[in-house]
Amino acid sequence: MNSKYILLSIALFMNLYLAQNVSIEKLLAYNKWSSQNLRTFLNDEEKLFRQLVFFENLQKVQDHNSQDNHTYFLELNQFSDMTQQEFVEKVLMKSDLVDLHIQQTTSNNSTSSATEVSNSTSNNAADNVDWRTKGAVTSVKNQGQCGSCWAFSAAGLMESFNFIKNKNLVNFSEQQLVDCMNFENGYSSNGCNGGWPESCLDYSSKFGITTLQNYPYVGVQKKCNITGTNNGFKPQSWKKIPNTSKDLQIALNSSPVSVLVDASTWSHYKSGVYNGCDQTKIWLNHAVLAVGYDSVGNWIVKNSWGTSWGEEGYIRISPNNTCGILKFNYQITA
Ligand SMILES: *[C@@H]1O[C@H](CO)[C@@H](O)[C@H](O)[C@H]1NC(C)=O
Ligand SMILES: *[C@@H]1O[C@H](CO)[C@@H](O)[C@H](O)[C@H]1NC(C)=O
Ligand SMILES: *[C@@H]1O[C@H](CO)[C@@H](O)[C@H](O)[C@H]1NC(C)=O
Ligand SMILES: *[C@@H]1O[C@H](CO)[C@@H](O)[C@H](O)[C@H]1NC(C)=O
Ligand SMILES: *[C@@H]1O[C@H](CO)[C@@H](O)[C@H](O)[C@H]1NC(C)=O
Ligand SMILES: *[C@@H]1O[C@H](CO)[C@@H](O)[C@H](O)[C@H]1NC(C)=O
Ligand SMILES: *[C@@H]1O[C@H](CO)[C@@H](O)[C@H](O)[C@H]1NC(C)=O
Ligand SMILES: *[C@@H]1O[C@H](CO)[C@@H](O)[C@H](O)[C@H]1NC(C)=O
Ligand SMILES: CC(=O)N[C@H]1CO[C@H](CO)[C@@H](O)[C@@H]1O
Repeated sequence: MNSKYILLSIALFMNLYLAQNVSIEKLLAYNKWSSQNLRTFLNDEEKLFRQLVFFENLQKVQDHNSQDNHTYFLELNQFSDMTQQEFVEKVLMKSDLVDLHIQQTTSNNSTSSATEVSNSTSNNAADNVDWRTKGAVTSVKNQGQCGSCWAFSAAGLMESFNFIKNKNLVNFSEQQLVDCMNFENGYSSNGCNGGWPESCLDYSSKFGITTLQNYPYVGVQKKCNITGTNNGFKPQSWKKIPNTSKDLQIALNSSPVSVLVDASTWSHYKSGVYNGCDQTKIWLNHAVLAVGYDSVGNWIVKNSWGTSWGEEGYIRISPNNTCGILKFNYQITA
């Protein structure tokens, strides 16, 4: 954490602090929260700053939940002492890098875009799909303070495909992807600073992905501890899903799908159908796993922020392209 940034933020917050009417209830809420979310601080200034940020977030959560015109609720959680900007910077991927990656992938493949023909006229989508009910989805994980969402999205995709194909539900190793998809191997993923789910499929198809048990998650990038090219499950082929709702639904009838989303506003989601993204400014910055949709078309999505976030670690997202969910998605086909 950059201490200059903190000092600047404190200066900006001081006026707010003086004007703020901090009630006993808010102080009690902070004490309760901080006993559940242990933090260490650089100094007293940071401690004060974090407390002020918490009060701001508490107010936001309370205001939202007291309005009866919303389809979803918010709650305090592990992100409640982060500003919106810090959340975007520390937890999510850099959206400009994601954008560049998408542009390159799209242009590199512009001649072979026949692989991405929309199937929106096909009617082969069930009324609703939920791969959790079929036992095809592993438990919700927590990526911690590491921008490794891409590895969790890809591992989840492979776990579910492996179950559907081989009837065996096994946790795969996100840490292997974080450690081993480095420049030496020819991959452009950046460990805890972001990466690409479809590159994970390419990597795994060559080296195999081992189990979580063999290669546990530590949440920082370390030296790759894998040798050889026979380390476990190997996807054989995968495809990009065209960007219509119908195409994503059809794809979800076969298996879960790795999806990129704009999660800038997701930090305090608790439950309900989420429609809080600013649809005029979609910046893809988070990778997750779509595991189904309900009969009104809400997407059911597995996140990697632990089970105390959202609906036991899941979020339901309103239909169509909410939060950019249709824009850049992959599925394993064999
Ligand atoms: C502070 O809150 C109390 C109780 O909610 C209220 O009566 C009082 O007017 C508030 N003071 C300011 C300065 O907003
Ligand atoms: C809900 O109502 C509040 C005012 O009570 C308003 O500011 C807000 O824009 C409304 N939100 C939606 C989604 O309609
Ligand atoms: C696309 O092609 C360019 C130039 O050949 C290369 O630098 C870039 O890494 C490629 N991007 C992807 C995503 O394959
Ligand atoms: C379209 O869907 C049909 C039926 O699900 C399938 O047989 C066909 O391969 C799909 N076509 C494409 C281009 O994905
Ligand atoms: C996957 O790992 C979690 C711990 O992260 C464990 O609780 C769960 O039982 C494992 N699932 C399988 C299918 O092994
Ligand atoms: C690498 O993996 C081997 C075998 O799984 C294990 O014994 C060893 O401790 C690991 N090394 C590191 C640095 O994690
Ligand atoms: C969907 O993809 C097509 C090309 O396949 C593109 O022209 C269009 O702009 C995309 N729409 C959105 C909303 O991204
Ligand atoms: C989703 O899009 C379809 C067609 O583009 C439209 O008919 C429908 O109303 C949209 N649904 C929502 C919830 O926005
Ligand atoms: C150059 C490039 O990125 N080509 C990719 C195009 O898409 C296929 C899959 O659809 C990849 O296998 C290629 O690597």
